[in-house]
Amino acid sequence: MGWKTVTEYEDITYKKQDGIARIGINRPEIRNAFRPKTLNEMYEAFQDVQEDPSIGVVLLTGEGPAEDGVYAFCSGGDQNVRGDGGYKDEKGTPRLNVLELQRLIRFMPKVVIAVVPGWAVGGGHSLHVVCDLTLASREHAVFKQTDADVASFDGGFGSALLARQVGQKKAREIFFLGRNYSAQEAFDMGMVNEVVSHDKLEETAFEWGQEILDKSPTAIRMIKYAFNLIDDGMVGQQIFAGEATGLAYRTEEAEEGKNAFLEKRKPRFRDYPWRP
Ligand code: S0N
Repeated sequence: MGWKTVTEYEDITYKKQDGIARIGINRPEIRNAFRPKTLNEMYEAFQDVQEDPSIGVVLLTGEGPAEDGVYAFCSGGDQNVRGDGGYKDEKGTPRLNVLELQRLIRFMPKVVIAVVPGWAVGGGHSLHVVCDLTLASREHAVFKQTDADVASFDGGFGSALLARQVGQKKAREIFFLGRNYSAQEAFDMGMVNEVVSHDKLEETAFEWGQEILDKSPTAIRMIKYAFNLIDDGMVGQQIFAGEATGLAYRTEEAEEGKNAFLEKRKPRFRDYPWRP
């Protein structure tokens, strides 16, 4: 599709094209499970996206298929490196740094689309939940929450936000029973935006991205933060208010406040209307 690699990583691929970034978890032999290194690389790539004003949309996906022909978005934490305090990094320090990545996705002023070609399981399921939109392969996507099978639990966005998306009863079923759900079932319960034939999945995600890029960047970021606000408490308020401050800074009134301070005079705020 003409993607240009931005940085070569060990555990992920990171590419850009025409205003869209693409981040792919690249450990297909273990269904794209993540270890701390994977998450550090993803965090760095997402931060690069956040800082790049030419990018408005990110596709988060999983590379594959594996040698056995199976596709995966992500199967969550790599159980091979799970220690007694989280997932061990190269120095042996246990971490739960997927939560930092979730926050970056949640709070970044760009649209993140989960493009799910296969398994979305455990912490991988939570990653799709935290993305703004999800597109899923009709033939291969399977959604499954195994946290309770392996004695881990995402008590944050992975469960609470899921309940917002599919309702309390269904979210509890997903977590308590750990069943497999097809793309169509996930669509029917409201956690997938569109079910797409596998060979058109990435192309469709790219088209969705291009459609979004035609919209107002300010309107999109404000509405993303508005959707988040009610669930994000004071942090949600802080982010939304920060955006309001950024917009207010662009007014003449704000300019007058700054100039008056710098010119050591009283500001002439009486020149500005108290709008209805
Ligand atoms: C994905 C599943 C359903 C795929 O089944 P399938 O297609 O039959 O393949 P398998 O033969 O099972 O797997 C192929 C090979 O891949 C390895 N593998 C698969 N998943 C993992 C994994 N997560 N870690 C390590 N290896 C994995 C298999 O072992 C197999 O290898 P070989 O061929 O050598 O045997 C199925 O594989 C499956 O169910 N996988 C496990 C899914 C899972 O339970 N994931 C962990 C769930 N928990 C989390 O993700 C926690 C995330 C987290 O960090 C967190 C976040 C918030 C708050 C707290 C936490 C926390 O950590 O507690």
